[in-house]
This record gives sequence, C-alpha cells and structure tokens, in this order.
Amino acid sequence: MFSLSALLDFDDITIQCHDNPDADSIASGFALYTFLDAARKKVRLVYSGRSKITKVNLLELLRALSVPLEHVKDLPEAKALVLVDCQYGAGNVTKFPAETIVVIDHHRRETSGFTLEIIRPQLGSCSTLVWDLLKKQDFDFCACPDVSTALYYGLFSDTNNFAELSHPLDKDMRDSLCYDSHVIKKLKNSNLTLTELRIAGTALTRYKNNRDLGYAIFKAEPCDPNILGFISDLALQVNSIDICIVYACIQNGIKLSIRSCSREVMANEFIAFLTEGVGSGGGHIEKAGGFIQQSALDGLKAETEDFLEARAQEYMNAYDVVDAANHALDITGMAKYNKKKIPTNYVMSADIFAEGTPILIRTLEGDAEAIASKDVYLMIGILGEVYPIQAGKFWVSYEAAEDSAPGLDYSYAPTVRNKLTGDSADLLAFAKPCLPLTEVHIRAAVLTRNTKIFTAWNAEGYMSGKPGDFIAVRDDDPQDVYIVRKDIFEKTYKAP
Ligand SMILES: [Mn+2]
Repeated sequence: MFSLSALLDFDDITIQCHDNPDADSIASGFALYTFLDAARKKVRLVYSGRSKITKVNLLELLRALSVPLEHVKDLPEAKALVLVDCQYGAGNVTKFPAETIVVIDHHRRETSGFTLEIIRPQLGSCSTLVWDLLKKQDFDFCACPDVSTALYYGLFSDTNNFAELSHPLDKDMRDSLCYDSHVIKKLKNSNLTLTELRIAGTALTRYKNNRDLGYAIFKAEPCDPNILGFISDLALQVNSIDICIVYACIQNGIKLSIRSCSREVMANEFIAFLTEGVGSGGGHIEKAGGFIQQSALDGLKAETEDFLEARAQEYMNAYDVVDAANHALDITGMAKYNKKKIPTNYVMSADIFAEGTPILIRTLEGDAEAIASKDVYLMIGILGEVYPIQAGKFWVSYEAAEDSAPGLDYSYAPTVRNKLTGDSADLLAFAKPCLPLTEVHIRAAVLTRNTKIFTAWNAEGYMSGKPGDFIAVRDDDPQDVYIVRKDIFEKTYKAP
C-alpha cells in the first residue's frame, strides 16, 4: 500500500502539476510541498506547458495562500518526480526525465510502470487523496490553514461547488478541514470571466433536444469544468428539459456535467452508465459529473457527441421499471431461494455515543442519520452498507454469534459521527457478530434487462440492477422487492 513516508527516502523531490493546472492539481501539489518542506527536503513545485496560468481564481489562490508554484520549460533531472492529479506520460502533462516516478492521481488509469503510485478514480478530487495520505502521516491540518484552505478549494472546484461529490472520503474532508472562509468566499466569486460567460451563452443556444426520450445535450467550447455546472444548472430550468448532459473537450478528455429532475433517471446512476469502461463519474440524484478519457474514445473510433448520444439512447431505451410500492410483482417463473444463515455484524449505537446523541452514519452508499439509543442497533452488511434496526426487531430475527463475521474489508470502512461535536469513530471497532435465527424465504429471478425498482420506503430514488443481477421478493412481504448483485446473490442465497 502506498504511503507518503516512501517519499521521505528522497532528498531531492520535484512535484509536478499537470499543464494548464487547475485548483485541484495546485492544491494537491501545495499540500505535498508543505509536508516535504517541513521534513526538510529539497523540494520544488512546478508545472509546464505552453501557457502560464491566467484564470483569475487560480492567480488569487496562488497569491492568497503564497503557493510557491513555478512555471518551467525545462526541468533538471530530479531524484524523485511526483505527479499530482495526472499520470506520467499522459497527454495533459509535459514529460520530464527523472530517476524515480511517483504518481498520485484520481483519474482512470492511462499509463503504468511507475516506481510508486496511488490511483483512486472513485474520489472527487486529488486533494481528497492527498488529504487522506497526509492524515495517515499525522499531518497537523489546523497548524496549516493555507494547506487546509487549498485542499478545500481543490475539492470544491473539482466537484462543481460540492454538487457532484459522492465518495464518503470527499465528504469527510469537506466536513473536517478548518479553512479560511474569507479566502474561499473571494475564490468562489472570482469564478467567471466575461469570456466564460460568453462560452456559457453560446453553449445554451447550441443543443440537441431529444424530446421523445426527454434529454438535451449541450456542447461548450473548451472551458473550465466549473462553467459546465453553471450551464447545466441553467438548462435544467427549462420546462421541456428534464435531463441534460453538458460537455466540453478539455485536455486529453471530455468533462461532463449532468442534471436530472426526472424521477426515473438519477444523475449519479446515469453518469456511471455514460462513463462505464471509458472514464468515471459520480454525484447525487439530481447533479453529477464525470470525465471520459480521450484515449478510450480514440480506441472506440467514436466521435464524442455520437458516443454520448448512443450511450444516452441505450440507457433510456433499455430499462424496465418496477413500482413495488403500488403494484404486486408477478412472481410466475420466479424460483424459490432461502437466505443462508451467514454471520453478519451489528453495533449497539449506545456503545459509541451517549443516548440521545444525533449521529451521522457514513458509508460508500451515502449518509444516513439516527439517534444513539439503547433501542437502536446498526446492521453492517457484507458490502459495508449500514442500516438502523430497532433492538426489539433485531432480537426476534438474530442471535449473538461466537465467530466473527467474515469479509470486513471495505474500500471505505463505515464511520459514525457525533453531529453535535463532529467527533467521528470507526463503526467496525464496535461491531459484534450475529446470526439470523431463521432462514428468509424469497422468490428470485435473473434480470435480463436493466431494471429500476421504486420501493415504498425510498421516495427519492430507486434501486437499479443490470442483466445478470437478481430481482427478489420476500415470501412474507410481497411489497419487499429488491435487487441483489450477482456476486452477492451467490454468496447469500441458496436453493431450498
Ligand atoms: Mn482533479
């Protein structure tokens, strides 16, 4: 596992942002610079490329936080060259010789063969990744308000003002950094130049509106990604547009911003579909954003707009909707299965925080709220999903188990936060194993089409499944219809 302590083996380190650096790249580099400088390393922070920074918010960022970023044409061979928010050899960053190459990035992998690397495409910003790495080095963020402010702004601008942010680590960083609110306010309001206002205006007049399928596609000239969020927010205000895709070709790829007010299309799920296999994307039900690698499109020999349209149509044309709240599912042809009695984990909420404390549970799937009490337990599923259950209901369905539950290896271990103090705890540290008392009987069938299920308990969104996943319904509750991923189904259900 990559750790920043590996960098401390070098004395001469150059940190390189991508060409035409954005706030995220600058912030990531600056935080790393501060860490290495404090460790008394010889360190430089640079970027290259033909053009120097001209964007007003970035110049203000450099000035307000005294970021020692240099623009270079050439670079003497460094012992270690650390690339932030980009990958060595990729099209958006000038290639300089170095003995050791280190890559710290949050984009989809494009190149490989580095000495040291950490690439996490699920994260909303590279700033989040650097923040997480620094935390593991016990970096004192409160003692470095400039670094905190830079990282906060890096995430803010890479996720369209936090609107397109989805990963729990992103939220953890947003919630915990003590940033300078005056600097942030100034940066937030230096976002648009008159040229960018014109780009937004032009993009809004050139669009393709597919009225049958209810979406519109807008193309903007190459611009800062934040402008796309601005355009899509405006476009969604139009009465005949319920879903919009706004994109621009930027360095080595396509940046996308999605908005949806349609009940049947969740923006975060839609962007995941659009970028599957060619990029990455995430966000919320109504707002999401993503990135497609140009090299992936070249590989498919597809023009950007044709590709987006084809994917959008494929998505809109090929899903079934199950309204489980209002209609009974037709179970003819569905086979019987029993849920295996496999150990799982639970946490007594009153073990973590005093009774009556409002708590926020944060998992990969999103945030949930509860009040700590002797009567509220938290169940932890095998994917790290967490849901509250009443103690009474728990004890009629489960018993405490001896052996610990397997598979507690999550990409984000669920955390629980005291909403009053902001203190946060690792939920797994309080987990105890339990076993279901009886087998649950269900009927299930393999999905042959993309399917969305609207359930009685979630008015906001839907559960979605792909061909190969299972649709299931409990024998004792015909309204309890849900989707189980293929790999999970095989682990948790068996034929009677
Ligand atoms: Mn970034």
